[in-house]
Amino acid sequence: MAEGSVIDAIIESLGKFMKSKESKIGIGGFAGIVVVMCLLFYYQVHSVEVAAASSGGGGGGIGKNRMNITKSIVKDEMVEETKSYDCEYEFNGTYQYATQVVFTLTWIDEPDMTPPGAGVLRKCTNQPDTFVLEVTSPSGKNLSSGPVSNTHGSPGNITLKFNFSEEELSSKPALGNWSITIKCTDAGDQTFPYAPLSYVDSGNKVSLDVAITYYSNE
Ligand SMILES: [Ca+2]
Ligand SMILES: [Ca+2]
Repeated sequence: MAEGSVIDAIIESLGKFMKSKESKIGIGGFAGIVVVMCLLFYYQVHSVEVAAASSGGGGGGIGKNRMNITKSIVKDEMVEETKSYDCEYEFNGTYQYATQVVFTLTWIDEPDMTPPGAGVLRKCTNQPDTFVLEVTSPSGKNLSSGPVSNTHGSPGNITLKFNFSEEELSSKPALGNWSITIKCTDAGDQTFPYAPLSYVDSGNKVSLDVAITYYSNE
């Protein structure tokens, strides 16, 4: 049979098949299969896209949620006059994208003392205590408060604030060990109002908290 005759025969057979009842079922089934395959293909492509987006956004990138947390680093630690208390505090991966880190040192000088038998009029005055707070970030940024004294009868506090820009965050400047030095440069003694005598104030207990503002996907 010639090539043209073969094609004509196929077209003729297809035409007859198209007109038959079986062909309608077959075409309908074929169309259904095509639709199902298209849907499966779309679902697979879409799933791959979602998976790729998930791994890119949650696998270590800067998170979308701005979080705050405060942690206690030092609690009621005695620091003697002229001495320092040194410590380190590690920021783990949870806080690697910190935008602000605020250290707050607090102390409460001992109350004014009244020597036995001295009476109210002989009550001593506890002269203010003076502290210096110095902190160095894991990336080497250093802040020092300089000497800060409490007001007589009131709590003393020192605040050091580290801010990291959006551009700095990619290098995770808060990740790692923070070095902290708390120094008592002077502990004002308990002095008498009418006599050049005093009771020694040897230092003071201090506490240190850190407030962290950071980005997270949690
Ligand atoms: Ca004092
Ligand atoms: Ca004191």
